[in-house]
Amino acid sequence: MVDVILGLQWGDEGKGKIVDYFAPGYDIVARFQGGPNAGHTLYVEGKKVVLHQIPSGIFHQGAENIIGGGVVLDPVILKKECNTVEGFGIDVKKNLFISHRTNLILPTHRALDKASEMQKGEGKIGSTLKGIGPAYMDKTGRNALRVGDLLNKNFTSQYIKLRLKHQRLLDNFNFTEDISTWEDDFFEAVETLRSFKIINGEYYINNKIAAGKKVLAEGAQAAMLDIDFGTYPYVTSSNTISAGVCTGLGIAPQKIEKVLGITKSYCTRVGSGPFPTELENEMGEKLRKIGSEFGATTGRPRRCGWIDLVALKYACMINGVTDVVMTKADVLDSFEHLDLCTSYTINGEETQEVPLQMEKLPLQPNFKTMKGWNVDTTNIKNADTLPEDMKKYIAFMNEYLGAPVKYVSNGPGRDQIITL
Ligand code: 2SA
Ligand code: MG
Repeated sequence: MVDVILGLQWGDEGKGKIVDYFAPGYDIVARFQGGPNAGHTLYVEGKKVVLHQIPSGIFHQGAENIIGGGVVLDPVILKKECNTVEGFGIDVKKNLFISHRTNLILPTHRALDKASEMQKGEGKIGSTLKGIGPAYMDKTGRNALRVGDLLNKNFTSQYIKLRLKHQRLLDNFNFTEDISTWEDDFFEAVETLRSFKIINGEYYINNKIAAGKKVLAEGAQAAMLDIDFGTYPYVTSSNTISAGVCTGLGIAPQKIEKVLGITKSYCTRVGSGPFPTELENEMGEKLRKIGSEFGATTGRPRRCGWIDLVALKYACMINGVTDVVMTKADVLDSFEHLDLCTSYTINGEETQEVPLQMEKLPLQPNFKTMKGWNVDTTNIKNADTLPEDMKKYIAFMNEYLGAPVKYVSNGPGRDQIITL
């Protein structure tokens, strides 16, 4: 069977830590969408490691790690990341398997990402500039190069053909940056990629499931960044929701058992786009400071605000969330009061539904205010000893969401997680 871990907000809910925590119970950890725009932070032997392409199960002995066909893969970033992980004594090539359907990110995709954002100016998406959008455009436009193509003799001529097409687009954007060094790195990394275990991913994973192996599907980005159901156009270019597990790995929906949805105890967003509960004041500044809210891939400061239960309930619905995991609970340890958004007022009307285009509407969030717990929770090990006011906060969430909070993470450490 397959369990899924995914983010319910705008990313950075702490998926890396949660996958790392649950991974020992699984035989396989698989990425099903996204690419190096992800930044999954783990602490291994007390050292911080940020994974972008490799699934977070790589540090667990015996676990197989699969990069599924729904992922977009930058060989240069993969190569660099392999070196980092190998520095911890891990034999990456032994436990990493890459689907032949995985789409490649080319240097020109990165250039196109940059050119497109520059052209958008003020209206830019705030992309991570990793080439994600252009790579998925080539996939749906039926032009992409896939990992399986690396094994073809004519790979280089396929590459040149696509590059020419991209060059014409770049000329239209008046993009003049020299990317020849990016290309040298790309071809060097492609050689390394050829030496990896390239698999027929859908057969591989279904055979494993049939043999009783347990799979953990690791989401990247999050529900509100989903290409179809997120805050379009301020989204990423893949299906980040649980449905993406089926298309990204080639498995049937009946195979999915648990869907663990991760939310912070508050809310953050990097990049542009609507964020109804954003706090552009010293309260938001306090959240950013205590929560160290800076992008793991780009270092950008994250926008911070109160938890948005309207968006969260929507995310639980479209993902079929069975278990909610609340992370960074300890970040709220020193607040007098806490606000939880329970509805929006749009054009004078109150609603509990996420509208089509939040950013174009005069949208006002409405809050329930609760008392903060105001104690250090970072050393708490079991549910009974959680402060009463935190229990009330969680009970209110459970009631509103209709999906239970089953785990609370109260710090970055592996042992800082409480089962409720
Ligand atoms: P893209 O690069 O085309 O996918 O960007 C489109 C939008 O998706 C957002 N996005 C993210 N949001 C949060 N975390 C992400 N990963 C990194 C991290 C981000 C970082 O884990 O911290 O380091 O800055 C991620 N990836 C994409 C992005 O901000 C755009 O709004
Ligand atoms: Mg992240």
